[in-house]
Amino acid sequence: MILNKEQITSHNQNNFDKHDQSFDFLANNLTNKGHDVENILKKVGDFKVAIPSWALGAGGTRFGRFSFHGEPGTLEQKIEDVGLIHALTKSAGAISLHIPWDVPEDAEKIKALTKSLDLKFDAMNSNTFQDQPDQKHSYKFGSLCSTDDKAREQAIQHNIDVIRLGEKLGSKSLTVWLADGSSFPGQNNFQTVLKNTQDSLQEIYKTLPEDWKLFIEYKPYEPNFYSTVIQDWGTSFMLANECGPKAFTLVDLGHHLPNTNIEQIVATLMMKGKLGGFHFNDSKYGDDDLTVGSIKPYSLFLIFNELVYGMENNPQNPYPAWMIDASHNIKDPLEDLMQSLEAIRSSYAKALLVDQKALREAQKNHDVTLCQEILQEAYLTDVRPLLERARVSDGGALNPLDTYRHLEVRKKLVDERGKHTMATGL
Ligand code: LRH
Ligand code: MN
Ligand code: MN
Repeated sequence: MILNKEQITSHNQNNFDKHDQSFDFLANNLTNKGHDVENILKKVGDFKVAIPSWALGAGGTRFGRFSFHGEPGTLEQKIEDVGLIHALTKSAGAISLHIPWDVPEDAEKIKALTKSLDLKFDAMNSNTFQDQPDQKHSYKFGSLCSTDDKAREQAIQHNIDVIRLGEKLGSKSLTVWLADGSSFPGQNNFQTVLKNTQDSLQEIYKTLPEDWKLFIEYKPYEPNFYSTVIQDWGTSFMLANECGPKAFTLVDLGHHLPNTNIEQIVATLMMKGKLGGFHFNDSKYGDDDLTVGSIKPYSLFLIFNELVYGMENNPQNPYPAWMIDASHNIKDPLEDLMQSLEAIRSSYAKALLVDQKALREAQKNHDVTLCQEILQEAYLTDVRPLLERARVSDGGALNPLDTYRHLEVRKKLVDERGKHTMATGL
């Protein structure tokens, strides 16, 4: 199913009066406070976040999956779903593939479809955390870290194959996340598995095209529960440095132990020019992959505050690759992704409102109370009219969720694809 622009713009007409009123009120307030509203609108409108191919079906837990009817059954349908989200929100812009969950049969055809929906291919994700049916050597005891040469070589080759496929699609980066680790003390020699991982990543890095980046994702635990080889940002940072200038750390918000100060990690990595990519989600306990901003919106704002600071002050850091990495069991996945996109843009817009000059001054004067007030002033601003304006200026929906429901998109997808569909992957 493909939405045309007229369907979206005609539904917008019903809500323009309300929007204009609230936008004018906010724009006046912000202008009076010295903000450049046009500039903020441009930045918000330019902020695009990739959708992963594995988020378009209802995800699940290891205890089960429940279909959300009309799920995409093919890669083409997944791309169409991202096209729907992008047409409504104008804030997606790219799809990120997980290989081998979503291997295109015909790369050229897939590329053309993606282009027709105004989408690009973001980072390619390799998968050596599961065995595939036709695979010779098992990853049960590790992949890039494995002490079994054959398993390690196979995992290296898989990553190289993913890069080659990505080249055909026009992607420019590879994200590596490893489940490698141990579940019991004594199972692994920590130094051996770390050294093997470093050597393997260097092998992969050597095959990276000139204009590509390698993103190294970290995570403290799960599926291994005693140790994970790339457990934290420090290990990822070290490995990226060992690989070279095209290798970077990737921060996934769910990949931290409870109460970790993620915004400080962001600041450190950006200062060192090594924050390459970002996976957005939210969590209460661990890697819960919940809708962005649904649990800790203030933390997300503080993270964006550092991202904005870094983007403005750290030219040594490349523009990060943004992706949503969230999926779960009960909501319509498309509605859920639109909520995540909205939460991301909202936090970004609020962070753009932080009066950086006043904050520096207050920090210099050790006026701790004022520092907090300055951050909260931005955080408590209702930026929704700004997001609406950025979206409609781009041809999107004033209210994507409302439009999606009004146009009965899910019902049409069920009519088209059937009720009992289950997305592939995961
Ligand atoms: C691991 C992870 C990683 C995978 C994705 C499916 O928890 O965050 O990014 O590729 O989930
Ligand atoms: Mn991730
Ligand atoms: Mn994760």
